[in-house]
Amino acid sequence: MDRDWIATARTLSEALPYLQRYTGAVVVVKFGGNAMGDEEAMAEFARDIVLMKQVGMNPVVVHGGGPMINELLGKLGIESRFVRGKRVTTKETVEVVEMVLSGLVNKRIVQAINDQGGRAVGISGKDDDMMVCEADDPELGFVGKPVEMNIQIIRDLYSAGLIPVIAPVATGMADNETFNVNGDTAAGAIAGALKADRLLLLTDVAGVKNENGEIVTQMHPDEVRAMIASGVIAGGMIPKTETALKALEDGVRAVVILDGRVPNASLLELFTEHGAGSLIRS
Ligand code: X2W
Repeated sequence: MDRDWIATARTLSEALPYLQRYTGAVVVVKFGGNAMGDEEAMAEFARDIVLMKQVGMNPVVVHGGGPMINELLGKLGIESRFVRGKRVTTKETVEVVEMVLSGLVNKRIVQAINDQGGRAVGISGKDDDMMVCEADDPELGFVGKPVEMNIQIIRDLYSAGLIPVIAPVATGMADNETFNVNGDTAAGAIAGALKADRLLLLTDVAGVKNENGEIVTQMHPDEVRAMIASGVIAGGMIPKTETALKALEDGVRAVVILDGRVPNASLLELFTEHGAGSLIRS
């Protein structure tokens, strides 16, 4: 059947109150390596980001790239090992992490956004000392925990009409130190420091599931804490929900965990009454 053009026009019209509500809003979008998919999915993500900017929002992209790091480490004959969801990072590994995240992955996203008519600029936590870290846990090596955020560079970029695309690599307190930061952790710290209106965590699952395996569409932080304590929230969802709780404490207005592989997931969340994924807010 032909596309329903009247429904398309109605969708646009119904988006008006959302567009009005989000004018000037700062939206931090975490784009995980597992959500990246193929070229077409990348182009679609980029298009959503450019649309947000076009309608007056300030999107800030923070990306991951775990699978891409695994791939290059594999080619170099270095084994990937994770402890509590974070990569054990040696001096040798951190160089590969920086090459992949600040290089390949960051520039691929920048280019995809620019191909859609946006003006993206790629940086990492090192630029202008934006994110300064200390070691998270001795067992993990060069994995960073953000301890100082200097987010003026991000404000300068979005105020100038640019779209910041940020790789989760950071500098340390000592000279010439490099830290590998979990992408969710970096996105949470950046959103918190910006006191963002929204933090969207795009991943490869539909959201947070309850004990019956159903996606919970809206949650209070207390419910999230209870679900972590009871073990209903488990595995990779633990660091994501903990990031969400921390970001809310830091002043982010709401966090959404959603499936980045669903076409136009962010637009569905921001501009329709349906929403997508799991929204967490006080
Ligand atoms: C991550 C950074 C990339 C990342 C890593 O080395 O894989 C740590 O684990 P995704 O695609 O969002 O998982 N860092 C410390 O977070 O990528």
